[in-house]
Amino acid sequence: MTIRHDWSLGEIRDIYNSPLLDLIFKAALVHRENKSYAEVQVSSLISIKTGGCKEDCSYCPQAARYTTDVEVEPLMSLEKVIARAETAKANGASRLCMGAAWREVRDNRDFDRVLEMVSEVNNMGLEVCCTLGMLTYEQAQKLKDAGCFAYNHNIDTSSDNYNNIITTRNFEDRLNTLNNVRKAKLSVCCGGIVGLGETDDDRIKMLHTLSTMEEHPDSVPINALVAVKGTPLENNERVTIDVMLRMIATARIIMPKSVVRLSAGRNEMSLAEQALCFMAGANSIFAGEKLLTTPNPDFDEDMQMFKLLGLTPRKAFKDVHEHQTV
Ligand code: SAM
Ligand code: DTB
Ligand code: SF4
Repeated sequence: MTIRHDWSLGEIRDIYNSPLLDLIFKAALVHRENKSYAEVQVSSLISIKTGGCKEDCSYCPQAARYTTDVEVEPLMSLEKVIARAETAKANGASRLCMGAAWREVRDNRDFDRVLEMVSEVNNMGLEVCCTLGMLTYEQAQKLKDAGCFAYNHNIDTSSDNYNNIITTRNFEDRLNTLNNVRKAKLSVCCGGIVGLGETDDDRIKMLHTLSTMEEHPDSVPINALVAVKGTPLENNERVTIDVMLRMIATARIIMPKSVVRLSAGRNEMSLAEQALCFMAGANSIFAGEKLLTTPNPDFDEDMQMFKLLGLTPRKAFKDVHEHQTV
């Protein structure tokens, strides 16, 4: 399978706009070249620091400037994180993603505590992912040294649409952090959101940015906006399923080796809609009854879905040769 980094906007536009069933079929063919196509990577999310964020991301219920029902919570204790990680592991998750409502990481005691959490959870045999906002290269290295496996940092939308959604940091800031993450040899998790009010062209441009990176992100989360009361996007209409399918299928075709994650928005999707997403090449989900602050299907429901569809959860560190506990 050839991996291309030179996709043109026109090529991606043609793929994205092809008749929906042709697109799904083509993506399914690409996906089936991967011998593990029926394995789904299961990540569980914990919000280790919730709300009170000073950024203005207009989709986010954790931004301090919007009045939402999210309660501000300081950094979670190590014990609580371990307990949550144990539950996630027992329920079949292979990756634990710890999210903090920070603009960026600061070199302080809170970061030291996060490093401790990373190392404890890694020692439990789970792949650790963090999403803590902007990072310097040194901070990325510290995470790596503590046993962090992946870092999630989304570009969220196209560079053209970025300033309509967020003004407190820019697209370049995001790309810089992603470079630091890659340089520190962390697995890169980077995708975006649909349903922000963007056009199809913004979606295509976002996929173009991801698929023309020097290395494709190892995982690409495709989130459907969860419209939360009190945020500027509270009245946005839910994206229709064809948009999710086009995003997933196009990502699968242009980034054939990446894990494509059917991320936020599953709670509002039927089993049949999710099945189409797996057919279109999605091979990862967030599982557990909560994403960061919003509801998600519970583990049992997802395991029943897997059984029905003939899918299995992927084991932690599969195909990784050098995993070490620290
Ligand atoms: N504060 C850090 C940051 O922004 O990088 C990490 C956590 S942040 C909540 C992680 C990602 O979650 C965002 O980049 C965005 O893509 C996604 N997200 C946040 N709120 C969402 C929502 N309401 N619906 C869908 N995705 C959302
Ligand atoms: C990602 O792409 N989606 C996750 C994770 N990375 C951090 C977050 C989704 C958040 C949905 C809104 C919430 O629950 O607060
Ligand atoms: Fe803060 Fe992240 Fe939410 Fe933006 S997405 S407001 S940076 S927690």
